[in-house]
Amino acid sequence: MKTEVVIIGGGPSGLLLSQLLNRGGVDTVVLERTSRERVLARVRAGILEDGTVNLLRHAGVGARMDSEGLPHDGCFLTDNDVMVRVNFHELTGKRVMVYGQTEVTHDLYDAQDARGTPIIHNVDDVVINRAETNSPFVEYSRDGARHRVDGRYVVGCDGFHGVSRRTIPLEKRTEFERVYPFGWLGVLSATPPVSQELVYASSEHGFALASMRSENLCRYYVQVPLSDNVADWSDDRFWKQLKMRLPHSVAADLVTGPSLEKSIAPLRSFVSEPLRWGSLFLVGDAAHIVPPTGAKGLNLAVSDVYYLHDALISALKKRDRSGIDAYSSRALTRIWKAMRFSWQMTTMLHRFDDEDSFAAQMRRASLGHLSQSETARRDLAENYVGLPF
Ligand code: FAS
Ligand code: PHB
Repeated sequence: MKTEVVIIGGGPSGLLLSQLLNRGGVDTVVLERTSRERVLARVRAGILEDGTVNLLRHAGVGARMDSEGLPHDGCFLTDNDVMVRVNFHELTGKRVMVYGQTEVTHDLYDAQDARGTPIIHNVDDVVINRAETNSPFVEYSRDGARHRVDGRYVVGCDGFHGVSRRTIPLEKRTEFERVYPFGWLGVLSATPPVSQELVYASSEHGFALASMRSENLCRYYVQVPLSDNVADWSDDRFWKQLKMRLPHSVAADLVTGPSLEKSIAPLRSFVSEPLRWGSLFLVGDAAHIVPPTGAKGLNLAVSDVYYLHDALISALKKRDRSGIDAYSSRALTRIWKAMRFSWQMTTMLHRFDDEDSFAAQMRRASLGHLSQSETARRDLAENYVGLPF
């Protein structure tokens, strides 16, 4: 099989890149390790930045988001019973959209199917060959046979555990990492939201987040030790801990119910540089991971796609390679700013086991400054709604 761009990974970044390239007249093939059902069963991000919303509309997949998504003007950060509202819209003129990553991925699959783009599921042993040349090709196994796809470019959208980043020789890569000593236990419940806007709660019991997917589907998280596993957490234990970490005035309105999904995600900050090696490019979680505290993971994948799709269309259709030559440094500039914000939100809101009283005071003072300073709230709002692409 021959194509112009081989995309490894059928998650949100791979599908959005494929959709935008196809609309720009570039042929693609998407290779996905798992089944479509498995991809769509994942419960992950819930907040779309302003730039993400606009790019999804530009890609022709914004209709259901605009009809079912929930535009949010602000959110709350709390320190026990002290509540600070950050009004994004008042401070930046922008808002965010509450619309699950699962739904975004669904919409992208529907649009790609409508175009007839080849998306090959259940592929194994993917190998990227000759990535450093102008004639790369990708091999994979499926149904007991070995297959090959030749392309002018290969894009790794295959997440943190994918094959693409590891295809770049270790001596060509520089990796930066911070692993946090806790994870997030997430629960999905068919209950009405405890608050009309998100609540990022810091307390002496640990961090919690009250989010949602719709008026009757909620997503809640509590910070848990890395040693915990889901079996340690009954629904009752989860709801009790969530109530203890939310302000009393908020917890009083909490409607609990059976968990529809329950999972623990570890938290890390990670960047691998550069995002290119010859004809191979890295996008999204294949290149970087942020702790979800800043709601940046999915949105960073989208800004990588924004930069790369334009560059590949110019290279393939106008023989202008300036965009692909600039991709890595351009994307990394925005990636590091989101890294900083996600790290800052995580250290400001989570209790660290080894923290001393000084660190706890620093956390308290950061939240106190936020309540007193419009400048501090504007800085948080600008980062939360998404810095310009
Ligand atoms: P993805 O990991 O979504 O997609 C990669 C795809 O590549 C997968 O479908 C995988 O099956 C496939 N793949 C892997 N290896 C392959 C191979 N060798 N060959 C072919 N295909 C291969 N972000 C937020 O903003 N908020 C959150 O609350 C949040 N929660 C998260 C919870 C969890 C448990 C995880 C893991 C991530 C979470 N994230 C969150 C981040 C997440 O949303 C990612 O940023 C987002 O999925 C990035 O999209 P992709 O880059 O497409 O990577
Ligand atoms: C979610 O709704 O899953 C969500 C929202 C905001 C975050 C992280 C996760 O920062």
